[in-house]
Amino acid sequence: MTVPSVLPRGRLAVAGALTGAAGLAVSLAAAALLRERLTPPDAVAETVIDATPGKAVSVLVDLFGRWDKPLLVGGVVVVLLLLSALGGVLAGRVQLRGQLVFLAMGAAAAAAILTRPQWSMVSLVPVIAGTLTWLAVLPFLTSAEATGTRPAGGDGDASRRRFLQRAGIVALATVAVGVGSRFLGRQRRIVEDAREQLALPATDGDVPSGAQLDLADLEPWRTPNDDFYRIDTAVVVPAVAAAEWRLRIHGMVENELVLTYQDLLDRGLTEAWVTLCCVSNPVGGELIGNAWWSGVRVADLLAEARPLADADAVLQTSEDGWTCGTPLGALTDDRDALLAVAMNGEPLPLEHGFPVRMVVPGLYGYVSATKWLVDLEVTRFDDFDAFWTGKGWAEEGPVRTQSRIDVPRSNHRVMAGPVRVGGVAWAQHTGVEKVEVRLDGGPWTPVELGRVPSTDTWVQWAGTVEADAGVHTLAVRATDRSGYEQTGVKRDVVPDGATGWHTVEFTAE
Ligand SMILES: Nc1nc2c(c(=O)[nH]1)N[C@H]1C(S)=C(S)[C@@H](COP(=O)(O)O)O[C@H]1N2
Ligand SMILES: [Mo]
Repeated sequence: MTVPSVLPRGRLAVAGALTGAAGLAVSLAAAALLRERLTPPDAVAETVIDATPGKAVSVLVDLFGRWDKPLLVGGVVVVLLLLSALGGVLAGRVQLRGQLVFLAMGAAAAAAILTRPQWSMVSLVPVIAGTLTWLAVLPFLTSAEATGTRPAGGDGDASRRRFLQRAGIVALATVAVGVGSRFLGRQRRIVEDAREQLALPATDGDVPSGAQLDLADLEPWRTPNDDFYRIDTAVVVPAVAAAEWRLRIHGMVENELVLTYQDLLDRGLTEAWVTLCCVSNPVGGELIGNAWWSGVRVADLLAEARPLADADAVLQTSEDGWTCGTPLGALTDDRDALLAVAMNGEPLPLEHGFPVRMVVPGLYGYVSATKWLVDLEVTRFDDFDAFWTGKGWAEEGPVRTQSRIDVPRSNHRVMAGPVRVGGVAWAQHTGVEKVEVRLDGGPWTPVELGRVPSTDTWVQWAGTVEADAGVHTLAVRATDRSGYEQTGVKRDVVPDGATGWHTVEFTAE
């Protein structure tokens, strides 16, 4: 039986994809062995995130939520396998052409790694190992001898057998290396274990009496760590050991400082309730949480460093290279801007910035709340672009006064008559003065507010509206202690936070 001419092409595509997978597995194993935070596909994915315009990022995050990063890395791998298949087909005609496809992929991955912060020559080793694997495996699977493309020797069956043998060897080796690399990547577990052993002088923070109102289905006033929203650009969470962590405070200062974790603890912990909010939180959204933070006051550390008189900003950098710029004033006034080591009485979870992150009451996270913080440079706003401000977000990000309805939820059904309603309102570091609700465009009526320990947290509100049978619209607005009454004008989250009243429709019956 003769081999149809499409079969070699199909074989070549499979051979190329297998070659791609083999090099990928070797590069993953090398990255794990070297304890690199990012594998080559992770580095490509992070580079894509950095290069994506800000508006597109927020649309994609809305669309995919927590799946955005796994989907992106998966997409990178799919593209890699497709290009590899192409490389296999080309190699079947002229080996060099196929090799060029793999060399180009290796070069692209290397370029992505060079755009990552904190790269070293070692960071390139996984890509080099993967590329060398590609160059070795490609002829093994795609040479004329391997595929029987030019049936100089042997009939179709023999050549098919030979190809299947070779493909099988490569597939088995790939799976073995891939599985093996899972056992090599221990950095995160080492850091997790050491974190478990930490005994910090941090307390759990009792929820102040009167803060939690008695209304079923309100979000809890204290957000548990596991439920706290998470926003960051890291494809792989940095795993930084507390013992190895250093913070450098430098730039326009008279006294440069380098601090260890123990240096921080030795200065004594300040603890406070602070509500953290994301600028990308839409009206009525969930990108906000309230926690008890334990940390060292940034103002005290900056006082030791002695900023120069004409500095007006602090450029913060994280282990994964993310940056933000914070007004120096917000870090040196009397508010509790903290270098936090604990969240709700526990060492920071890795996802929330272990070992040290910043929290600044009154500012959105994108200009203040750096996780995995490693560097503070005292500087001037004129002299830098930070991650999000480089993508069209405002340079300064004071939190906008906002309010949200949690009860009833949109489209819920309730009993006609007096209906209990409730939610939260926030105006961090200004304080909420008053919250009002409005049913079906009627008059605004004030509701009850929970008691809060400071102006830096959200406040729960609850009230009762009279609703007869039918569909109703409930709106909420807050007035803060500066006298500002929350505007009903709807504006998008870009450039400095959404505005508008949160409104829900519900049915009474
Ligand atoms: N290293 C790093 N820190 C970061 C970010 C980031 O992308 N990388 N995102 C910031 C943003 S936009 C917000 S809203 C907060 C969110 O903190 P959380 O994930 O602990 O809720 O972290 C801030 N700190
Ligand atoms: Mo954010």
